[in-house]
Amino acid sequence: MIDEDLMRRALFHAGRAAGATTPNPLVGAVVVSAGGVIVGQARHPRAGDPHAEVLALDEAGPRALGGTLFVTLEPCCHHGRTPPCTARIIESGVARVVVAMVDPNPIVHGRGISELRAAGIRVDVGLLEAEARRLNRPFVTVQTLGRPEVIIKAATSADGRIAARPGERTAISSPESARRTQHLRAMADAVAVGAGTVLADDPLLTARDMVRSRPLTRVVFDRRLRTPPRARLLATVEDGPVIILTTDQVLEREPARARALQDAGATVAGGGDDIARALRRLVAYDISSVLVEGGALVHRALLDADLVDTAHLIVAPVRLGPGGVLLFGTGDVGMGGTAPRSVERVGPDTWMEFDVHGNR
Ligand code: AOF
Ligand code: ZN
Repeated sequence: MIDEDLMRRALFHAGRAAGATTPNPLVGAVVVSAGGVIVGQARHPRAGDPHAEVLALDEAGPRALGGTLFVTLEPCCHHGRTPPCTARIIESGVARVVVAMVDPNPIVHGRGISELRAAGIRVDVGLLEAEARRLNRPFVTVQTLGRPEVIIKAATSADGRIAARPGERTAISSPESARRTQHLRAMADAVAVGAGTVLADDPLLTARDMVRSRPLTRVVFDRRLRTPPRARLLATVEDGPVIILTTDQVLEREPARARALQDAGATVAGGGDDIARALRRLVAYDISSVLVEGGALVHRALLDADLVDTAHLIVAPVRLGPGGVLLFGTGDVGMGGTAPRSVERVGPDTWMEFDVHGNR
């Protein structure tokens, strides 16, 4: 029970750096002395900065001797941007290490734990593992599937429509929901839409009124390179990079169009023939989580390819009638019959969050 409280504390510290560590994981650590006093606690602040274990042990100093280290991710044993944490832990003299989850990074993956055990340290693995995995869903997804975590968000009318007519922008959800969407954007590494949404809505896709530790990248899935260089998205490149993903063939066939978009400040990349490949391309741009806001075709393609990890569905108490565009092309608000993880009222809207894949 006390162990669990201390791991919860380590998870709390890890979460304090949410949104700031990509491509690195969120990691928190707590050091307890042999006498049972918390003598060090830290989070990993940002990629390239020292790891959480090292910062917590630095704070503890000699008081770590004979004590216990609680850490939300298996300590690393490799030389990356920073030296291996295992060496630092062994040197600290702690008697025991409690780890929430094994590091999915193939260069660590159990070797950190073995090294500590080989040095005579007792290592317990798996305390609050589900919470730790959930916290690091972006990192775990990149490490195990080679693509970012995919979060979709869609606002629909009570009769399952996302717009009054095709190609038309329809305001559906409330200002309260709009604010909450800003928060979702602020937590993600990137926000993405299909080119059809850029043409229909000309959205800005910025995280307004939110504090972010990194600029928000905007992504357009644009197989046919239809994004206009005058799109509002490109008028705000100083707020965050814009990446337009198209196919190699279109890049070859339409170099002038690609050039015009680049001149407008966008990064234009090929290799986006299908949505799965387009997503994988994003990892190279340090994107471990992407909030896909539409349109219906992009959402449908992601759902059909089983690429959605989390879905946010906002149902507004309005009806758009039979001429409206159906949510996901089907109007099915139920996400295939699975129960939502949470249901909340946001202003007049009902906000549902679905764990489409749960914790991997
Ligand atoms: C972190 N923070 O607190 C821990 C990590 O390039 P490096 O040296 O920062 O190494 C990054 C890897 O280290 C990361 O992919 C993960 O496997 C491991 N553990 N990383 O950023 C930390 N403990
Ligand atoms: Zn480390």
